[in-house]
Amino acid sequence: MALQTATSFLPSALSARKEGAVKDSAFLGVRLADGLKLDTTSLGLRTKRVNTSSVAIRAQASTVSAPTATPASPAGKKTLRTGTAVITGASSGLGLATAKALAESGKWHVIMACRDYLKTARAARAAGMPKGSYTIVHLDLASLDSVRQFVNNVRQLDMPIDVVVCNAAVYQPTAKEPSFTADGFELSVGVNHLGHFLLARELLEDLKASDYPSKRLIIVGSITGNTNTLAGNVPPKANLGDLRGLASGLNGAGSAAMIDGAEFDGAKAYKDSKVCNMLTMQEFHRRYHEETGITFASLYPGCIATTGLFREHIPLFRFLFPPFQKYITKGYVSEEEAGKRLAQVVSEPSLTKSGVYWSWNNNSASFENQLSEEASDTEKARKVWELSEKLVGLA
Ligand code: NDP
Ligand code: PMR
Repeated sequence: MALQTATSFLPSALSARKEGAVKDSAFLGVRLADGLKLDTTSLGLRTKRVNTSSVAIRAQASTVSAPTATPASPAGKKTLRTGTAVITGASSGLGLATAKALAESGKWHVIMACRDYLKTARAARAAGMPKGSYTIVHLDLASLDSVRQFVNNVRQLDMPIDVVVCNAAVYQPTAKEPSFTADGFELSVGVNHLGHFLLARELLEDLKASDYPSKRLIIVGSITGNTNTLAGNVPPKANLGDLRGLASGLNGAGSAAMIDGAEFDGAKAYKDSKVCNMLTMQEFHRRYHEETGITFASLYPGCIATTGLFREHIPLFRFLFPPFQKYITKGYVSEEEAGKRLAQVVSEPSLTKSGVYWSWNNNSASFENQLSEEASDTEKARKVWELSEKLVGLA
């Protein structure tokens, strides 16, 4: 769905990079004069007619063709060019905190892939993200068309894509009935797994084409999808079963809105989707790491009990959950700390190992964590991959 936005927001929507040569590109170089209506649906952004009399608004995007390393410094030291990281769901919570951490490092330009443009623009500004350090591009993971459109749109920005972070998610613990994506998939698995699956598959080509020294595809996982932990044993537990629901389209027909074909349970659907995220990361690693050198990784950033993820939970839960995690389980982390953790997985030279599920100990030191039996089942990973390919139209 194209996003309606006023032209006054265009400059930051299509903000220029801090570094690298900046030039106007075909559509992006269009100057808007009085009352001119520019249909920018190709970027998922549609401007409204404006009545300004003298403002010429320049929609810019940069073309960056900087090499991997510029052998510029007199000391002979090579400087890494600014990397570009796509982050889905960067309008709040972990995604926003990660975008901010990367943008503030001065080493990254962030493509904030979000369904709500205005919310994202406000959030980026409120977070104090430096102007020119980010570009907002519309992405609704609940629509495969939107995912394809997003891929076209980021390609038009003519920026390299060096890192992709699949972070967005929905959690519907109180839903009595399933809801569905535009393509008819149960929403939690549709957004958290299938939308990201198509996105990651499409952007793999762009990652391959990048000349950045450490290219990464990161899919955010969670402890609650891992039944080898206490948190993962809180009912309802993740369980993909024999994948019969996924095989039959996850569309509610024959009551198969759940991957295992069982009756709908919103909390379980979320946890199942996280298992798919972690299996998908490992399947990517097996299929593509050696050939491409891309690092595939997942992580559990800690319990960020204050984020919007719990927006659909009952008020009592939202009130008690943060102190419970802070003082009882001690699993709580702030959004800022979690953002720094994910930013490490994006850019730390020490975290280049592929096929890893990262976690952090109480001293905030990263370590390779163990996935549950189901979340590391290679046969299941292959089947989830193949069924997902069919559902998103790749096979
Ligand atoms: P938030 O709700 O704060 O962030 C979720 C993001 O996903 C939002 O930006 C939201 O956009 C976006 N989103 C939701 N639906 C769609 C859609 N259809 N298309 C595009 N974007 C969408 O939650 P968190 O920051 O907590 O969650 C981020 C990730 O962290 C998730 O993958 C979650 O599973 C994981 N995680 C979270 C933990 C926690 O304790 N919070 C623990 C472990 C993992 P909008 O702003 O428009 O709603
Ligand atoms: Mg959990 C060390 C114990 C621990 C940790 C790290 C978490 C993380 N949780 C733990 C324990 C418990 N939780 C226990 C003992 C209970 C029973 C009282 C419990 C309950 C609970 C609920 C009802 N926890 C929850 C919920 C949710 O609705 C959250 C959820 O499952 O979202 C999918 C949740 C979470 N607990 C966590 C984390 C990280 C979450 C939420 C986020 C996520 O996995 O993405």
